[in-house]
Amino acid sequence: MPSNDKAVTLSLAFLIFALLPEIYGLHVVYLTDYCNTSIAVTTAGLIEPDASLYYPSNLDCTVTLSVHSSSKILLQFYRFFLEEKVNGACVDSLTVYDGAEESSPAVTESLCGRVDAFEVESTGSNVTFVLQTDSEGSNSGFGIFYTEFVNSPCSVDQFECNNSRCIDSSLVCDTYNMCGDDSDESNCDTGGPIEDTGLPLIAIVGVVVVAVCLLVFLYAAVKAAINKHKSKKLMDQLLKEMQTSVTANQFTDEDFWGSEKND
Ligand SMILES: [Ca+2]
Ligand SMILES: [Ca+2]
Repeated sequence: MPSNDKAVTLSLAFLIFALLPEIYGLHVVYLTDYCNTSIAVTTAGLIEPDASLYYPSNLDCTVTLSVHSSSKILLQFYRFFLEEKVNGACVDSLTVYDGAEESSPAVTESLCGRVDAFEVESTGSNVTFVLQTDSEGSNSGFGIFYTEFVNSPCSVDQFECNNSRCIDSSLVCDTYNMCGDDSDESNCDTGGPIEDTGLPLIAIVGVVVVAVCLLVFLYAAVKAAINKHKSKKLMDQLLKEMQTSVTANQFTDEDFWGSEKND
């Protein structure tokens, strides 16, 4: 593939990935944007390690997530893939603490490798993430939904989940299971393509992204093939013209030498 086509392909792939949070329609917190700081969030969103496809090496990143002081935080780990253990120990890891500091009680063990989906909730209004990576090797990282909630009774601007969590009413029927038991999505009548297909939005986004990437690669491959064909055709034409020219020059030389001998 020519270098300019490769650059176009990489740029498009990066653009698509950069736009994913917008497609999600959720506030996305990339931990590496907030290393060693505390950030205030509300309602709900998504936590990922970094904006790039693979998380960076040499990280020692601590981020505290805070919601309103009367609220708690539900964390739903739906995707998790850090580098696998080496000699029985994590080389890259994420640990979550139930409070504003690393000295708070851990709500998860030190996580690495592949981890199945699970959820935890805080006892207060803060959770602290500690993401550490070694000097080499990476993976696709993780996706964690966070939801600010209080226990029932709920206020008028809140939705009461079947599990008695009260979440912001704006989270009802937005296609994301922010209650944790899916009750905020169980009585929706959107009639849209998501319900029709029965696929989660992330799966649909994934299919669209893969399709676009395939089209881009196909375009680049076809363009390269056309360029190759054009080059061959041009070369054949040049060779033909050179042969014609050589033949013509032979007559001219004979004529030339002939006329010289006559002199
Ligand atoms: Ca690593
Ligand atoms: Ca929802």
